Amino acid sequence: KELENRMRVALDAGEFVIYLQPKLELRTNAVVGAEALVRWADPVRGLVPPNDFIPLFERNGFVVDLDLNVFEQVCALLRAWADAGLQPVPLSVNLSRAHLADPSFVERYEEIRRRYEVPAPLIEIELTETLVFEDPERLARVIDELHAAGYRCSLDDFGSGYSSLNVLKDIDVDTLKLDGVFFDAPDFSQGRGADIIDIVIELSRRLGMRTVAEGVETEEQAAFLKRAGCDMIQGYLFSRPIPPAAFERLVFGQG
Ligand code: G
Ligand code: G
Ligand code: MN
Ligand code: NA
Repeated sequence: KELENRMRVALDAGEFVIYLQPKLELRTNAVVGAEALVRWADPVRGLVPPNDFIPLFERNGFVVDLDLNVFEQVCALLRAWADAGLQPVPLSVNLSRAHLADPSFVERYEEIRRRYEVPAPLIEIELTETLVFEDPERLARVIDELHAAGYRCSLDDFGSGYSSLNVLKDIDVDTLKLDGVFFDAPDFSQGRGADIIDIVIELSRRLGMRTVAEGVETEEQAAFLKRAGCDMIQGYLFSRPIPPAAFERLVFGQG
């Protein structure tokens, strides 16, 4: 209840800030993008992680305004990089299920993007796997609309729920984000589990999708994923989510 009273004021005060978690390309060891992850920089409580407020905001609908605010911060950052003559890397944002109820939500994103004059291909929209089960037809149409506007799309948390490989027939995303469950067991690199990772990565390639493995924490996982042909890793092994200024130093060096 207390959170609900303060959220609107906090948004206007700029207390919701983005952190960026780098995506590392395994072939080149280069940072080829990042995911924007929101934190609530509360003057009293400090930096509050999204798991402490996103579920509530999904229930009360506030997540729609929060996602738009995060998207605007990402557009502003990409604009600033272009203005500084830097070679921008693509950034991704998470899209809550709550947007899908609004038939014109892509236009709301477009209005912001145009205002910042950011090329849509520099932005990737992450759609969580659970949307597939809720309303696959709506999801497929949303992806078509986002593609028509020039955005990249990724299917987030793939493998965390009850994914059917068959959903990939109709869900035409550019990138598949493999959930950490695929390789967080101690014996992930052996037996049936290892075969499943191999086959999912191979299937992604056949379907023209790039793959990002999430939650990669060990060198052993990274080496296995590289051998399996996974394109990118995102996880604590290379970097936690970091403030934009730290990400800029990492990617562009000291100004
Ligand atoms: O940053 P962390 O890994 O703790 O994120 C926890 C969860 O919060 C993840 O599921 C992530 O997708 C979600 N999340 C983080 N930032 C955003 C955001 O800007 N919008 C939405 N809808 N979810 C987010
Ligand atoms: O959007 P998504 O649900 O994928 O959010 C990613 C979540 O995973 C964030 O909460 C992020 O902080 C977390 N995360 C990122 N890297 C790692 C990691 O290497 N290990 C673990 N356990 N969590 C991670
Ligand atoms: Mn995500
Ligand atoms: Na994820």
